[in-house]
Amino acid sequence: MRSSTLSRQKSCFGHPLAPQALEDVKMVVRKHVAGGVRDDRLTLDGFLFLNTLFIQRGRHETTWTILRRFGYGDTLELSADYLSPPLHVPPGCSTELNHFGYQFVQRVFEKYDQDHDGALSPEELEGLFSVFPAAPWGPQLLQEVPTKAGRLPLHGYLCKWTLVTYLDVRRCLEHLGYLGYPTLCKQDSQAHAITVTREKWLDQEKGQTQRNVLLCKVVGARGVGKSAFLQAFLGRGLVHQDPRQLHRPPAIYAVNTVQANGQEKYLILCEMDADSLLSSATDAACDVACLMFDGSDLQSFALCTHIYKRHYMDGQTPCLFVSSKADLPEGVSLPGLSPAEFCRRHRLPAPTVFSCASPGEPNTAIFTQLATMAAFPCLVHGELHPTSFWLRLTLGAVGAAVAAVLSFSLYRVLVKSR
Ligand SMILES: Nc1nc2c(ncn2[C@@H]2O[C@H](COP(=O)(O)OP(=O)(O)OP(=O)(O)O)[C@@H](O)[C@H]2O)c(=O)[nH]1
Ligand SMILES: [Mg+2]
Repeated sequence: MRSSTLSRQKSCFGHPLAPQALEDVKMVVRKHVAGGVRDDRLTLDGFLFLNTLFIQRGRHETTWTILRRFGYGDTLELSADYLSPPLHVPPGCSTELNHFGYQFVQRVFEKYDQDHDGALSPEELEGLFSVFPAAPWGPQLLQEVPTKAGRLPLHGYLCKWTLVTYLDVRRCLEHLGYLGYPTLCKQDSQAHAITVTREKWLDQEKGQTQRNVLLCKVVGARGVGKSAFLQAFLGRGLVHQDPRQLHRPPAIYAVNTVQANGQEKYLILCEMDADSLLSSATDAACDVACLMFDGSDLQSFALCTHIYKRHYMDGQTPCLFVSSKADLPEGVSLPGLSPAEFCRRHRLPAPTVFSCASPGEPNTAIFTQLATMAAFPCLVHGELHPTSFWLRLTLGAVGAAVAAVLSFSLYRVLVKSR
């Protein structure tokens, strides 16, 4: 409409065009281009004609101003300043899409979901990707997020944005730039779509987190069932795991939403080979660690205990030992502490058994347990911590009450002494 031409003029040049000048522009376009103005709006043909006219009349700067406002540099590529706006992420903080970010990417989804069936088909996804110089997401996409009949539903699409924002916020900013976030949302930069969370140590001190996205590392020996566990998180049991995917390298991430104490959180599972965690360079940091061993072959348990002792025993990361392949006969016990005994000695929750071999959807209770441990670490670490958590809350409340009474008494003394 007229107002959108006006607002584009204002957004590009910093001041609106006078109403008469706007009418003159439209008249010129109408005269030279059939369909150049429709419903009192400039069409693409009309806009291109207008810019050709600017260039022919030597007013190149006008066209350049428009291009620069949309992020293009001298080489007619989106400039690095536009694609990578400054965003400070201090160590120990994580990055999430905020409400504006989710709203924007959802609008993009709706634009490309042309048959309005709530999922992107491969063709629709290609349409979305055509905005980028190269496909933004690789072929592992459908293994990383929940899908619907092999297509990408809105939920899975939002999970993928959540993953990229968390793992690689620079890439996320670039993607939002290609999709035109600053212009479409009338913001200085796409950093407006991102929330940088507070540092992890603050969460640990307070015993709870404001984060909406939590990271769980799934660690275990080769073949214990880590990849199958990740797929089970996306609702695919062993029989539903796509055999075509078996030939591809399996995804190392899986993202879905989970309820943690009544709050919906995004949980990212990240598969890690135990051997790599025994080499010192690998980062073991996460919000909750899932240490997986094969319940039908207890050899794999020893590796979990090494990882636990090396990376988590002296830290504050909650840990859950998971005994996989519970559908198979239990493995013969080995010398040393049994898994249950080990967990008891280390004041850890008892090992949770898991299987994804049943024909129905896998049981999701274990994922709720992991998300709850990640979001409320003080409620799971042995029996002492919940008490100390509630004790701290109670002491805090008593402290506040005492402070209130003291200030009131002081106030009365001051008033009386006047
Ligand atoms: N019976 C049974 N088999 C399972 C279960 N989970 C996984 N498996 C099988 O165990 C084998 C290894 O599973 P993966 O999920 O690839 O194990 P992984 O830990 O990811 O293996 P690597 O990535 O090679 O370290 C596969 O043949 C799975 O089919 C389960 O719950 N029950
Ligand atoms: Mg694997």
